Amino acid sequence: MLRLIRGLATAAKPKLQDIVIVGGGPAGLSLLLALKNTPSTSHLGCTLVEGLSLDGVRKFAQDPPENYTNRVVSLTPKSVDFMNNNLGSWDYIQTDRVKFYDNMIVYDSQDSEARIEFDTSVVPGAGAIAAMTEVLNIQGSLLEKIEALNEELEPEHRANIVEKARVVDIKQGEGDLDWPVVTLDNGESYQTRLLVGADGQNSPVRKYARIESRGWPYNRFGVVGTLKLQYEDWRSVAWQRFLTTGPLAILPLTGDNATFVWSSTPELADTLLKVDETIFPHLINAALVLEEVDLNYIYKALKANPNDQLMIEEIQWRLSRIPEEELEEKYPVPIAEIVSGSRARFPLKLLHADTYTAPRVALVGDAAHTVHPLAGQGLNMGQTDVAALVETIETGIARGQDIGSTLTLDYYTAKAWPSNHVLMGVCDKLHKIFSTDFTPIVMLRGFGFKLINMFGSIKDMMIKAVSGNP
Ligand SMILES: Cc1cc2nc3c(=O)[nH]c(=O)nc-3n(C[C@H](O)[C@H](O)[C@H](O)COP(=O)(O)OP(=O)(O)OC[C@H]3O[C@@H](n4cnc5c(N)ncnc54)[C@H](O)[C@@H]3O)c2cc1C
Ligand SMILES: *[C@@H]1O[C@H](CO)[C@@H](O)[C@H](O)[C@H]1NC(C)=O
Ligand SMILES: *[C@H]1O[C@@H](CO)[C@H](O)[C@@H](O)[C@@H]1NC(C)=O
Repeated sequence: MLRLIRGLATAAKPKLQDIVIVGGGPAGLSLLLALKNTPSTSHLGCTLVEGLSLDGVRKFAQDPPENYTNRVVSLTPKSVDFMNNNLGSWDYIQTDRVKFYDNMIVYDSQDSEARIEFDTSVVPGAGAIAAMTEVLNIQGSLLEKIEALNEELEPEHRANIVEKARVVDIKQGEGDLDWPVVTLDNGESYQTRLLVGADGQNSPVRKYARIESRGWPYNRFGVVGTLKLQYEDWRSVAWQRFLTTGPLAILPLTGDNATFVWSSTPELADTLLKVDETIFPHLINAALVLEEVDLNYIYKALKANPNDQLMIEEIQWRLSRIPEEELEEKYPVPIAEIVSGSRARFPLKLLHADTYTAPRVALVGDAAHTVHPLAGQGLNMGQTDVAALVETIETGIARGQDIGSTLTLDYYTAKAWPSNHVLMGVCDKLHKIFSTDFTPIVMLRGFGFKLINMFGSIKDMMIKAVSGNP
């Protein structure tokens, strides 16, 4: 701390920039790239600051690991389009590690009749529902495209990335220039016309701007991991089973690979992370098929002894009572293995900033909104933010306005906030409806499922919403 203060005291005058972006996650890198790849904004002086090293991202881009990493997201066709046409980064995506799927099956643990099947292969012109991609693949493609553009741009227009440097202080400038001054822990400082927070859930930029955010923790964790299936599935289906503890999603990857997101209570999440790797695949197979009473019994036994090998037989016996044709037809391909060391958990919460802008400040991505992963929208919403913010900045420039002024920035909140709010409301309500075993709601949701399946047009509407298709 002392060293830091001395460092600050001797720091040189802050470097002036048009835009400083805090955060090198998917949202921050996308914004930096969008600014550099758009003719009317490419001349802006842009610096991105990331607290961590981006070496892992570069390594992934050059020499990807044999197995899928565990942070995988589903990209909507709209996001893929944006990466193709606006960012130009899709050319740098490792497409052999992207899995498009056109079918989604949602079913319920408490009502075997309740099942919705979204099959876009039967909706003319709908295309794929979404593409499963590793977050590292996305970040890697963005970084590679930024580096390629830097080769072409004049030195003074190049994107500047400062990594392994945390923002430790943000203050309003004094004297003639009231632009925010951002101080890094490496002693550098920047004074910027527009400061963008792409700095995640706990956004220091949001705090600096005193933008309130509202929401609540779900008291749930999302447990994730990489799976090997017993055999490659020729169908491209994203499966989601609603359990009383939260939804369990099995999402397809290329070959015999898959990934899962299991929303669970803190107690169950604890068990899921401790269960021995030889037992875990069986536990997932159980959770995809068996009834809640069976599951509660299994959870309890594994909580008491996470290495209780007898549970493997126990689960297999319970599964063997279900006819094989039914298993093949109605459920995912059984899981054979969990990739060693791939399990992790994330606390789930809902958080929405009251606004995305303040004088000389804008928020994008998780800094502006954090959602339940159940509809796979978080990263996609960040892409929509980036598109809206760049459009806002372009308009400001075209009108000869200051890009950091509220006059320019208000359009961004107006454009991005309401649709995100609607989407977040839908995800939140789905979570609430589906994580209960209160009988009237169970009946209602069974009814809802059947109803939705009957009415093709409602289904098409939902599928279009989930896939981000207009
Ligand atoms: C279990 C789970 C499943 C998910 N599934 C999906 C899905 O299927 N589809 C989807 O679209 N989304 C999904 N999401 C959400 C998605 O992962 C996030 O929305 C997305 O990664 C957020 O990107 P971001 O760039 O906004 O923020 P982040 O990735 O959080 O990046 C913020 C960056 O800011 C940096 N930073 C923070 N503070 C400072 C500081 N003081 N100085 C310097 N740097 C700083 C951090 O180091 C970090 O790199 C899921 C999330 C979870 C938890
Ligand atoms: C990849 O996963 C397989 C299956 O779990 C495992 O056998 C192999 O050792 C893993 N490879 C690496 C490099 O971790
Ligand atoms: C996972 O599936 C196997 C078998 O189908 C493939 O050989 C692998 O290439 C694939 N893994 C990745 C990372 O694509």
